[in-house]
Formats: sequence, C-alpha cells, structure tokens
Amino acid sequence: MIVRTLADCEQSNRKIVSETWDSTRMLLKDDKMGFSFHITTIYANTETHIWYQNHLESVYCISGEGEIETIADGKIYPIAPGTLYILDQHDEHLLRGTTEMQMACVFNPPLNGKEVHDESGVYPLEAEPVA
Ligand code: 9YT
Repeated sequence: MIVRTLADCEQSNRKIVSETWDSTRMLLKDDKMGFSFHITTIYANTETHIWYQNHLESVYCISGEGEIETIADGKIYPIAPGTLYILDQHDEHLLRGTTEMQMACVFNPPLNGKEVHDESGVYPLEAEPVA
C-alpha cells in the first residue's frame, strides 16, 4: 500500500511547472501500477497544444471552465466540472482554460515524472502500453 497527499507531493520534485500549466505527478512509472496519475492546473486564459502520440490519457475536470478542440476535425467540446475527456485516438488537440481548471489525469503508459511537452505537444515514449 502507498499513501500520498497532494500537499506533500506539491512540495516535492513531483510538481512540474510549465508555461500554461503545472502538474503534480502523484503516481508514476516507478510505482509499477501500469498508469500514472496527476493533478494538473491549467492556467486561466491559456491555450496549450498537446499531442500524446505515445500515450493514452484521460482527463477529469474537478473545477474551472474551458474547452478542448480536436485538430483533425475542428470540433470543440466544453469542459466543466464533471467532464471527462478520453484521448483514445491519441487525438491532437488544443486545450483552453477560460478560468483556471483543476484536472485529474491518468496516463498509459505511465510517465516517469520528468516530461514536459516539446514544441509539437509530444512526450517521449518511456514504456509500452499495458494490454
Ligand atoms: C490536461 C493535460 O494533459 N495537461 C498537461 C499536463 C499533463 N496532465 C501532465 O503532464 O501531467
């Protein structure tokens, strides 16, 4: 059994700060669960280009308002508390925070904890997906 608190994780190197978001990776590859779990804050009035070509990600909105646009078809989906979006097609997207949004994210394969997006919105592959 492993127990961690967000408050403790935020005080450690688990918290990564980027230009338009920060993310506290509470559960990572070295926990050997087959996925990682993060609490991410998307900053207000921002747009982030994301394309997880090597990962599957699901994101649940805890608080705040925004939208996600899938680039392949130009569709825009509102995000509000209670919304879960599931990037099952490795969907390239634009994530916009209207207000600050707090999100809970899971990744398969798990992140190792050091990743930040490169200029094309991609994280490098660290592991094969769990079947
Ligand atoms: C929602 C989203 O993908 N935000 C980018 C940060 C990511 N959740 C992470 O690296 O923790």
